[in-house]
Amino acid sequence: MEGTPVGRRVVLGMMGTGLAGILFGSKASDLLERALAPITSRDGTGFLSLFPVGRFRIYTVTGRLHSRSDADYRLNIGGFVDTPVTFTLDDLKAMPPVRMTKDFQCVTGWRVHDVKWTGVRLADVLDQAGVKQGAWGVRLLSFDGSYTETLTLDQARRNDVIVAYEMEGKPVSAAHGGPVRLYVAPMYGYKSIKWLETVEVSETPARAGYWEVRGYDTDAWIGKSNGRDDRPV
Ligand SMILES: Nc1nc2c(c(=O)[nH]1)N[C@H]1C(S)=C(S)[C@@H](COP(=O)(O)O)O[C@H]1N2
Ligand SMILES: [Mo]
Repeated sequence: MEGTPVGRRVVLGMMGTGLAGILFGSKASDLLERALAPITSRDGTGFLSLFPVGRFRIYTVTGRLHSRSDADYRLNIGGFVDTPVTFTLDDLKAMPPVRMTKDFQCVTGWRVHDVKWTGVRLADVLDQAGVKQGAWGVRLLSFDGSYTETLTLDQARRNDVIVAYEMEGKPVSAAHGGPVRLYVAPMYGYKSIKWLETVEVSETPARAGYWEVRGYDTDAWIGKSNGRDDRPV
């Protein structure tokens, strides 16, 4: 369902504010996600969407859900590195996994408690490319073609910042930004870029991310409630 537009009828009546798309949650998440494809393929507005999926609200600034098969998925690390590297999903899964159970909190107020995450440290991925001395940080790009984020190198190297391929013990669904999304545990959800495709190491401060240019803080620390700590955990 690459680029599948979200149905206008679903969106209208729920929005009106022009805010980001949200999908609300119940236990029927899998069914709903499967049901989304036929619903969303009928209509193509640029609206941000509102759907129920799991315990989360699903955001997509493009107004569409995006997907890539496990086999076709690639993660590219480039920019200010010794050697650009491309990872397949299998490459990522062959690396030492990191598991953690932590909350997910959107800056707009909703919070999902005790989410089980599995992935690899962004730091480990960066190390395979070899970040050059003096790098400022990373710019992250999504294969949705629109969303971007940034992290300083210190933030990117934290043990609780992972390239996630499982949420709640299942592969990250297309709605949640699978097959691979970022999870930045100590920061608000907008840092956790979905449909992650490219990590560009930047020598100089990177252009601000999608929401940051629209007024959000670049440093999105949640606070102590989610294990925020000045030292990497
Ligand atoms: N590509 C992409 N990533 C994104 C967003 C988005 O719209 N597009 N929204 C962000 C915001 S504001 C939040 S709160 C979380 C929501 O994650 P979820 O859709 O899995 O609940 O994704 C973040 N990452
Ligand atoms: Mo958010």
